Amino acid sequence: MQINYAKKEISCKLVYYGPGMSGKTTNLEVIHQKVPDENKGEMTSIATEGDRTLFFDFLPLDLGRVRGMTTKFQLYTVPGQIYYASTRKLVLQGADAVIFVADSQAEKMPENIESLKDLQDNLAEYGIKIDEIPLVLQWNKRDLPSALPVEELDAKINWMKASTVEAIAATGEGVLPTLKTAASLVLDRLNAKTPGAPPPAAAAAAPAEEKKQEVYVSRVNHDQISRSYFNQYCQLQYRINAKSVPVEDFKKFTLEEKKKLLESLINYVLILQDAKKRNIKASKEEVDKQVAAFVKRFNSQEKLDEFLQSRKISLDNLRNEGTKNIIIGKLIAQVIPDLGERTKITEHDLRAFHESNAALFGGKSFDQTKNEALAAYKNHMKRALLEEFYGKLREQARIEIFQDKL
Ligand SMILES: Nc1nc2c(ncn2[C@@H]2O[C@H](COP(=O)(O)OP(=O)(O)OP(=O)(O)O)[C@@H](O)[C@H]2O)c(=O)[nH]1
Ligand SMILES: [Mg+2]
Repeated sequence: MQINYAKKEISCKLVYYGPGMSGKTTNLEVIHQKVPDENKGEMTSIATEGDRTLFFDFLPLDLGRVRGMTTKFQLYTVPGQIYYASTRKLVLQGADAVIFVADSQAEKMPENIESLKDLQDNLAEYGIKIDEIPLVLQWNKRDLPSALPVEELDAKINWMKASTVEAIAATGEGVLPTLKTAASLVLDRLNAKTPGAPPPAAAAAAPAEEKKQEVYVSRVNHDQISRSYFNQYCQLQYRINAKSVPVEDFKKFTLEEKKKLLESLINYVLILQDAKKRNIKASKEEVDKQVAAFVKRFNSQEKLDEFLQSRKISLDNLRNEGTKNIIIGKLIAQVIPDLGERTKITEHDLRAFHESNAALFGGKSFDQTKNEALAAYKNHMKRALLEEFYGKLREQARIEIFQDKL
């Protein structure tokens, strides 16, 4: 759960878990249909095959104000099929509550139990006990003839005595009550943790980090960069770019490294400010496409999961990176209209580039490494153009760096 007292915003993550075909995606679809437009974002399904979820579904919801705080819920479903074990674990990370969608049919009991056991194991890996996390069991598919009586389901599956809700997700029945139950479990817990209103009353109960006064490391025009945001940025960049895996949990940066990273963050803030002025945005579809392209680069689900996990990169990180790339790409195309011309590469230039960067190509001949050289050269030119653009933005910007706060 993320609490931003400055923005008065709480963001919670709910994960729909359960065996394959139990109705998790259907739950999200129903919520998406029933919730008024102003309270929901777009529903995203990343990588699906037929109606089977291969990666995850995602739906952001705005559930209004609770005790003066805007509450946002991020809904995720996991892929139920057995072989996506590592994706399930990844999606589960940071969940504030779990909705376990069980298939009520008698013949599905072994699958329900196996999936619940899988949930228990995955939670344990994050140091959470299944009877400690807010959990709702949804008895779904009540309409089917072989559905077991709820008492029997309760006896067979609900040994942790979680709240239960009956549902026929296919017709929408029970879907919102399930969501409401989960949401109120999360909010109850939140209230228990932070009695009274948020600061100053809640300050005593809030974790030490949130109590601290915000410290700023830089100001870029009208935007301030807080130290906590900057630290997060540093860690994320490190995890994304790290050459060796597995990545250590926390990297301590030297002042020099921090200064360099702050420069790159300032560039990014300048880009965003400029993009905003030009009304350049990344649409949900574009971000989906970016993420999907990224997913495709890995030959298998397992490999992708391995990569993300070893770098401790979350799905939200992935989407944010995608958004950033799209915006930068659009901006560059707009501000450098002759981009194509300027990045045209002649054979002569390429040979010269290959020669002066021989070490990059392991001493191999031009013909042997022509494709690699071309890719490297293109990258090099793009970076140079970006630097040029950053330079222009910086000339017009007001930038302050508070080095003693780094
Ligand atoms: N009869 C009946 N069918 C349902 C119900 N809920 C969902 N279904 C159907 O069950 C099938 C699977 O539903 P999904 O929501 O895609 O299942 P899922 O849990 O997301 O499955 P995975 O993505 O493979 O993990 C679909 O054909 C749904 O229409 C229900 O309450 N009753
Ligand atoms: Mg699904």
